[in-house]
Amino acid sequence: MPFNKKIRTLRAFLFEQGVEGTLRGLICEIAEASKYVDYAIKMTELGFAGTTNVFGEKQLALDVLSDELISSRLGNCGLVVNMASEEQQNIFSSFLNEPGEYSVCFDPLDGSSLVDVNLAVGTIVSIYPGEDLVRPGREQVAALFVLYGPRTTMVVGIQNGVHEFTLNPLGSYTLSRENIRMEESGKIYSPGGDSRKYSPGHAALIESLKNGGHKLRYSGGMVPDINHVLMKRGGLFTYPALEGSPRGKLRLMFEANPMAFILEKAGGAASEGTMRILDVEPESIQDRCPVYLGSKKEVALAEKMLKKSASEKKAE
Ligand code: P6P
Repeated sequence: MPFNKKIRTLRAFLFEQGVEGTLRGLICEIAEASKYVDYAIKMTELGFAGTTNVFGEKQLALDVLSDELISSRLGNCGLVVNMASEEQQNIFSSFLNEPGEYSVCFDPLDGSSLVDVNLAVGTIVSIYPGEDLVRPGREQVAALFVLYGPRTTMVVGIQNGVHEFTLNPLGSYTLSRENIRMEESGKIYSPGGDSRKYSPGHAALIESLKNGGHKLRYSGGMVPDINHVLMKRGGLFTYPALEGSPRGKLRLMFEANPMAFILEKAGGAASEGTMRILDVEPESIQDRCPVYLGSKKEVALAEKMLKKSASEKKAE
């Protein structure tokens, strides 16, 4: 009797879910690149690379290496047209001549400075059809993040839902959670940023969550903190607009949009405070965006409190 038990590897599961061949191949290429990043995190000497990224932030050796590992893999796989990395100045094209079918924005190692204190970090990827990259997040066809923690996991958002794969000791990603769904509300929150610079509306939201019994969960890494909200099936991750930073700290194209796609596909919500993140029309690949990501009830409360505070300010 032939062995016909389904081994639910990443590639087999994507096929089962009807993800078309080139997109399936691209997600698997990203998965392969993540294995090298995972190895680099554990084996590379820490320290600064002596360079700065487009945002003027000093780059760690790991930032540069992670960026090179992912860029070279995607640039040579024949599936990609254009790419944008949070660690690089400009959008760049596939290194091959034949055109690919998709374009990718990625943050190669978000929260990389947390490696120095042995906390979890992540890779974030956003996938669009065709060659354009400066476009609303609602046009994504898939988004994913890799979480380099006690286990290395990949959470993939595709048209029909959000699924988690875990990297096994043999180097294979196999399905560990299928069709992750957010509940209407949750019990945890990540407040974001420097509380001295909160707007009155955001400060009131955080007080309301605390007084309502939500527990603070904040590592300083967007990927582990959002993964926490997702895997607990509820709650709120936020990084707000701050005094002096009206569009907050996080990047629209590299962080907010892919995470918003994943949260919405899991039945949650994603707002920049007044509107859906996925409907924000970017002006440049480097735009920043305040984020409220999580259960529908908490995101709606955030929008309500921010709106109330703004109208009170106008009335003054
Ligand atoms: P703060 C990491 O540097 C990052 O970009 C996100 O991963 C994280 O959510 C945020 O910044 C933390 O920022 O200001 O609290 O250190």
